[in-house]
Amino acid sequence: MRIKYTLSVVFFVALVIIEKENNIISRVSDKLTLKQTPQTPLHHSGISQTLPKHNGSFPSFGKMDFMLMKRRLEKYSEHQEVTTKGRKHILLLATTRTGSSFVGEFFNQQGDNMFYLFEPLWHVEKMLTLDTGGTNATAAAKAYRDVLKQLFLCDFTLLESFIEPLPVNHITTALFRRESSSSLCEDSVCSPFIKGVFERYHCRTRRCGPLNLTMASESCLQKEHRAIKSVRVRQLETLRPLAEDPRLDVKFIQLVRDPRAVLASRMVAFAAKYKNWKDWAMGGDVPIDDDEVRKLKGNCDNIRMSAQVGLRQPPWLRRRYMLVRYEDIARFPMRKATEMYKFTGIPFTPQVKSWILKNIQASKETSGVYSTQKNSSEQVEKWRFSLPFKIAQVVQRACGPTLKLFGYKSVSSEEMLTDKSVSLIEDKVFNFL
Ligand SMILES: *[C@@H]1O[C@H](CO)[C@@H](O)[C@H](O)[C@H]1NC(C)=O
Ligand SMILES: *[C@@H]1O[C@H](CO)[C@@H](O)[C@H](O)[C@H]1NC(C)=O
Ligand SMILES: CC(=O)N[C@H]1CO[C@H](CO)[C@@H](O)[C@@H]1O
Ligand SMILES: CC(=O)N[C@H]1CO[C@H](CO)[C@@H](O)[C@@H]1O
Repeated sequence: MRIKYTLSVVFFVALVIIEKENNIISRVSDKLTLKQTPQTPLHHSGISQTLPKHNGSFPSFGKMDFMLMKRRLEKYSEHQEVTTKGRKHILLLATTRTGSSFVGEFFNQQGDNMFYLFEPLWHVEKMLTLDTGGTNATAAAKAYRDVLKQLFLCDFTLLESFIEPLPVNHITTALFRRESSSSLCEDSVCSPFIKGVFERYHCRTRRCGPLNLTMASESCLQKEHRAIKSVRVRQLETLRPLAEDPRLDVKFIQLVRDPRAVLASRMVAFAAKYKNWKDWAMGGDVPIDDDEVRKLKGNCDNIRMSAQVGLRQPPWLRRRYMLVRYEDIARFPMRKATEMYKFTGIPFTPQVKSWILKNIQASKETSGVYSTQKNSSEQVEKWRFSLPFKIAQVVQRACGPTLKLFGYKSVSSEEMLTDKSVSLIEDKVFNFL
């Protein structure tokens, strides 16, 4: 009798949660759809803040027809079965120039049982970018979190509201880097090619028509696991609701890299932007922009704080967080990939293995950094010969605690910076699985 009562209460609570969730999601989408006009970014609203906090829809639940209740309960337990069957939701978190596209491929290449999305938050960031060029971090964090949560559930509605131009009947020609997600170019998501329709991001493996997000969603639901890569989330803490969502089994993988190497790489990629820095390092009088240094520090702090939360392993992150250094992946790609798969709890397939082998071979030929050759260590530390010591010092001052946490040695002189016999990468083990 007692047990029966408890069970009913549990089911009731579960139903209320489901109801609430459905309400919220549909209300958010309604709100967004209403609000959405191409030139009206959402930055002033903040997604969750648009939601009414308390609403009278709960009492109506009490009147819910018994059969309906039973059906929903059945659906709920079906759903539970699915989640406990081992479905994983992998979120690869990184910043730019950390090799996240390469690491993303470890999951993109998994094949038939993985639904992989490459940088879906690109659209969200773009839409929320203010005139100043930045975003309101609070509002952006909420939007990122809500979009990621929906995407892990194969629901594209909220993401759609950020795509420009707005998809019509869930069809879009503008999904950022569609071709980088093999899941968005496979047969089941490839609608017939239409001559004359311009697609900015089109499939390379086969000719497809514009992306039908309904098809994408259906395909996603069929897959066993889901993975998303993003360089846009700033604070891991903001994603806590994902870790706590009972429908998800989220595994966060944070990819980090020596910030001095990141800057060296940026200075090559955005040479014009860093001209002042170079001039200054060469002895010029014009000091470098304080704002840029502050931004550098801010980025380092965000990365470090996320990692600190992860490494502390609070209950909500237990067995859900892994830290990986770019330098370790570059030097020991197969070992690190194996560890990452072990962490996620997904079998490491021969398919992924052979992709990695093939691609580290290929990069060996083009002297890329991901190589199995013995002096890949040298490749990884190549930046030390292109980054002026004065700039290395700036980074060390702005990012000292970050360097220390990840095991990157600071240098105290130009000689030390360019001394090949000293590696700046300390051996460090971050995760005990
Ligand atoms: C950022 O957005 C939040 C709402 O999400 C708002 O309360 C806050 O005032 C905004 N901050 C700035 C600096 O505009
Ligand atoms: C998109 O895909 C869905 C599901 O397969 C289908 O019902 C719909 O007709 C498609 N839309 C268009 C415009 O083809
Ligand atoms: C108390 C309250 O705000 N109730 C509102 C809840 O939402 C419905 C529509 O979904 C409104 O009609 C109620 O007024
Ligand atoms: C095989 C090879 O050339 N190895 C070199 C790679 O880099 C290390 C570190 O600089 C050298 O000591 C090796 O000789």
